[in-house]
Amino acid sequence: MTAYQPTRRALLGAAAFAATATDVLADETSPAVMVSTWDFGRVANAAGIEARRNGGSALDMVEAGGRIAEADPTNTSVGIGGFPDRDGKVTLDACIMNWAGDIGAVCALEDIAHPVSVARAVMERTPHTMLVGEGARRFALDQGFETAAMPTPRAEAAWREWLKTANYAPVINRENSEWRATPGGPGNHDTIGLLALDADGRMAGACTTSGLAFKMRGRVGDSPIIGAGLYVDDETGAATATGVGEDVVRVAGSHSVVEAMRHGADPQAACRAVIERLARLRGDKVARSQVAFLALDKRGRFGGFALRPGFTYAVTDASGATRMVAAPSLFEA
Ligand code: SD4
Repeated sequence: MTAYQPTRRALLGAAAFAATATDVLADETSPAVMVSTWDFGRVANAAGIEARRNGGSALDMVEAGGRIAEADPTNTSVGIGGFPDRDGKVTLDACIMNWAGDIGAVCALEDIAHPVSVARAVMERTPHTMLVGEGARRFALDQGFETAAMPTPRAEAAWREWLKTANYAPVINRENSEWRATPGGPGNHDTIGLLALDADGRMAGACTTSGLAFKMRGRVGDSPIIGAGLYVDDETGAATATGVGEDVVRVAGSHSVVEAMRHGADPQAACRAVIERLARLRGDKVARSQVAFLALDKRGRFGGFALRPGFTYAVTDASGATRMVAAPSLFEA
């Protein structure tokens, strides 16, 4: 793995949690207790570590981190700042899973600020595992979840600009390219997958997103689908996915990564095996796609692997020390 130099924006973001998380490179050998996708994972992990220090479980850690990303209005692929679908509506997807196989998910949730917390409420307060659309929204309102006006003016302006051509072509690594183009500015955004190990050695994960920008109305990707965007197996480890959800779902991505770990692969090798399988399966059809997996095992070993360069993730140890890692990729560009 190549050590990654943190961007100014990432460091600024981490400063918000300076009292609780050390912004230094972790020892290469110290076990990770939390990993999250993309540059924005740094601030999410800081929130997760704070939850852990306050006695929170792995579930509390991943929910706290997901909420940080969801609350950032400048983040245009998750939460309140998310870009809308082609009809101008922001539809949010999220899921959560704990060590005991408890799961919850929401798809195409509108006007609610924290889909990751609604997913947790589906898990904890209903006999079901997934709610979608208007039913998910009604449940969230009944449970007293906070509403938010979406799209933001920035997301609406981007949608109106997109309408001029209405050309639907997902842009790979959009999560990091805008962030780096305007460090410290409003361009950063991210779809976030988070995996954690708590002080009792239990694992949990969460994934939250607004999905691909300008998607068809009603489209759902991988992120709220247990086994695709996220999977946790407390015997073995956990995995999450980012990128073009249609390609993640085809290989039941996160579950496949966990199964590879179960059969002995280390986290990075497991992520690589599933990326290679996708490339074999789809050939030229993934020529313009980006898919990346991130995994954490029960021992605190971690790894990520992507189809293409540009995928980064944040790794945090029990002391709160965090470093960013640039994942290796199957293709060079
Ligand atoms: C989706 N996987 O809806 C999400 C998008 C994403 O980085 O992860 N972008 O397909």
